[in-house]
Amino acid sequence: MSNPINSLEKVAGNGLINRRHLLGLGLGGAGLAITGSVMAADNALPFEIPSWSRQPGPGASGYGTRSSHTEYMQRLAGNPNPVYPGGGSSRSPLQYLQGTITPNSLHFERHHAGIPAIDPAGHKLVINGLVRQPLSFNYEDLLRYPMVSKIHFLECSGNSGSLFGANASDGTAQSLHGLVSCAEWTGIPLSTLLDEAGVLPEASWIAAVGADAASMGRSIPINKALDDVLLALYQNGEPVRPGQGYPMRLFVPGWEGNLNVKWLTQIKLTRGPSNFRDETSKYSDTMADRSSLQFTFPMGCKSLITSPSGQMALERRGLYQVTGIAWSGAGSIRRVEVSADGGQSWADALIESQQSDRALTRFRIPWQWQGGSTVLQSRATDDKGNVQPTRDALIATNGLINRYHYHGIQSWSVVDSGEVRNVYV
Ligand SMILES: Nc1nc2c(c(=O)[nH]1)N[C@H]1C(S)=C(S)[C@@H](COP(=O)(O)O)O[C@H]1N2
Ligand SMILES: [Mo]
Repeated sequence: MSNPINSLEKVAGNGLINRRHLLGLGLGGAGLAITGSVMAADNALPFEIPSWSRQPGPGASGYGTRSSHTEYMQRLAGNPNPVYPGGGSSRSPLQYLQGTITPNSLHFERHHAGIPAIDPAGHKLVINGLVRQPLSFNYEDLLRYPMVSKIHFLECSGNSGSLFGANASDGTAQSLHGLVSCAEWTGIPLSTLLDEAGVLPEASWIAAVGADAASMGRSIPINKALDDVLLALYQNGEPVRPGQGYPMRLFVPGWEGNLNVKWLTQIKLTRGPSNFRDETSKYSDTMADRSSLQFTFPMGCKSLITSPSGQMALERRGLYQVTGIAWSGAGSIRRVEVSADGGQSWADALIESQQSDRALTRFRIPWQWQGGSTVLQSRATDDKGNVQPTRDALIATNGLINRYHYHGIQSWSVVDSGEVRNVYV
């Protein structure tokens, strides 16, 4: 008997199926549900009444916890460095997440000197330097200002940096790319506070400094600061988590993670950049021609298949839903193409997100795996026309010494046994 999957419209090599089949046009209806078993046609429950249905469970609680069955979803912490207390990062489990919002407990973290235990009652934000009137705000003052909410990704510019390495390491979506997350950030447009202080005409940059022991500072051009930068006080509806900068952080849409100064305590208006350590010895990019780029702010146009992805195993031949995330620091994602033959042919994936201006965007496409070896890839295009480059094209300009701003195409090899692995093609 012919396999009904074969009647679905193939749109690119090696089993990619038209994305319209995800829009109610028949993956399930044609008896092609990816999993699921046939149920008996009577009204009785076809199974024993389970133990959890035989007695009431615990009641409501003050603060929720997740199911104990999902505790395998954990951030992955890097190795702590004993000479650098509190420094390090933890990565979001991208391969387990769906949609586009990262739960606060799984938002990636990057700290240069750990998480300071800030009592908001004792925290101050000072705006000084080239302003008409230096100002000092406490937390309660700030909560009274009008706020806006924006959904944006945050990505460390060191994310995916291991892909600059000479050999493809056998990592997961999380271990290779988990320094990106996405949340709804609510806060005060920085322009509101800068206008109140009165920016003097000679001020061209701001210097933002955190209250952690790293005293992390970054310089940001005044045009960006007045455009869309937020003083973020809430993250997905609740106060910003301590790991994300409680009680307040800078949020700089689309630009490298490091600029998003956490535990923000000072904004100083200056004539030029302040040349902090984190924009000289760190977070500057050495190119293939040995030149060094400073202030490489926007994050690239990028995408990544999160399922199937590194270290997963396809258990049987048949229909799969290839899904992943795409984002761009320059704007919104217009197109994601997927290849199931190592980049020889491409098909457009379905893009799901409603709001994608510098936010994670979810894509999906059905795929029939017929066994054998192949390479899965995705390629994003944003609304400014930026197209995600191949790894080869990226390293031709950025070289292999640099560890920042990797945004090349990710290749996952699938071998006949079903194992999925990070490879270079
Ligand atoms: N004060 C301060 N701000 C900071 C950092 C820090 O160590 N101290 N780390 C930066 C870096 S390198 C990144 S990538 C982002 C990470 O934000 P997250 O931990 O909320 O994901 O915060 C930035 N802001
Ligand atoms: Mo970072």
